[in-house]
Amino acid sequence: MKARKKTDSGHTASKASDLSPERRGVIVAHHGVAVEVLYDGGERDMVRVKRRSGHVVGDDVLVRGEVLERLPRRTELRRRDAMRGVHLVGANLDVLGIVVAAFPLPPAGFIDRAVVAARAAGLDPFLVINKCDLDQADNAVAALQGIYAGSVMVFPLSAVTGDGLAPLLAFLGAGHRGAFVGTTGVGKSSLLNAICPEIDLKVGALNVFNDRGCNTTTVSTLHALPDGGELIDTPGFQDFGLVDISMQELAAHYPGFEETHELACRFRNCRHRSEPCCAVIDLVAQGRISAERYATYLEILNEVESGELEARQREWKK
Ligand SMILES: Nc1nc2c(ncn2[C@@H]2O[C@H](COP(=O)(O)OP(=O)(O)OP(=O)(O)O)[C@@H](O)[C@H]2O)c(=O)[nH]1
Ligand SMILES: [Mg+2]
Repeated sequence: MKARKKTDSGHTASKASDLSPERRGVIVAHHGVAVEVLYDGGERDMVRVKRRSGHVVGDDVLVRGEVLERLPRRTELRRRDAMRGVHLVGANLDVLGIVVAAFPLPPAGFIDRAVVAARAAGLDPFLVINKCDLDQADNAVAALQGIYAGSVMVFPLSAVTGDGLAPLLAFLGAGHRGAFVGTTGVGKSSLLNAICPEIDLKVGALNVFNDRGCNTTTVSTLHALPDGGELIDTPGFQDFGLVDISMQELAAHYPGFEETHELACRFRNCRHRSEPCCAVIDLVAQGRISAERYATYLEILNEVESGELEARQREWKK
């Protein structure tokens, strides 16, 4: 009987695999119990992994036979769903494309949470406003530009007509690895198809009652772009809950608070909620931060504080 050994990916592999050459690659798709690896030489292969192996698209790996070893990550982006479950969005990303449609608009706070999560993970977030061919687009673009243009790069475009795609291609062509995230139906897969027609990702119809999507993409996939750069298409999701973000990180990364970074609050650990001599509250009073933007900050602050409390309780139980 052949000797068997336990591998990093949790499977048993025969000694024969020890003789296989070691190959380096990147995970380009994750199918639950198997991942697709693109090797440095250009060939692809499926490798079996444990269902909850913790691997994600974008992971650099070494594969020898059936044995897959994950290499350390440069960055990792996580999010929390409505049931408090934590999901990895991608590994080794440089940029995050937050895709919204000009209509219907994204859930309140979606963009803000994604920007904060990306920045806290060391990624540069940018905003893509798709479906600018729609009648309602001008107002939506003006409103979103008004809020976010001072904080992140904003790309208004249409995957259907191709208008506005060139600046995005130039940005990605600088060699970034990014992911498109957004709610279902905003056109993430359509955009990737428009950027690189050979990819030919499945695109879904919209629900006729609410113009929203129907979770067409079910697996994240990484694609090399023809003019440089790489992009991950992800399945749509509704919640970009923050994971292990401190109150200081929230205030430092919240879009629209950039002006406050140069100013000092009286208290070093000011939460910008009701503390005296708070630079943020002053800017709200002066109308330089809108009441609406501040209200969204407070809402996210409540979540962050609940998260901090949960983390402390976990520590106490240890
Ligand atoms: N009018 C218009 N429709 C678009 C545009 N881009 C995508 N769509 C439509 O939006 C619908 C959803 O597109 P998808 O590309 O499947 O959206 P998705 O974000 O990948 O959705 P999930 O995979 O479910 O997360 C399709 O019917 C597309 O034809 C656009 O620029 N303009
Ligand atoms: Mg899709």
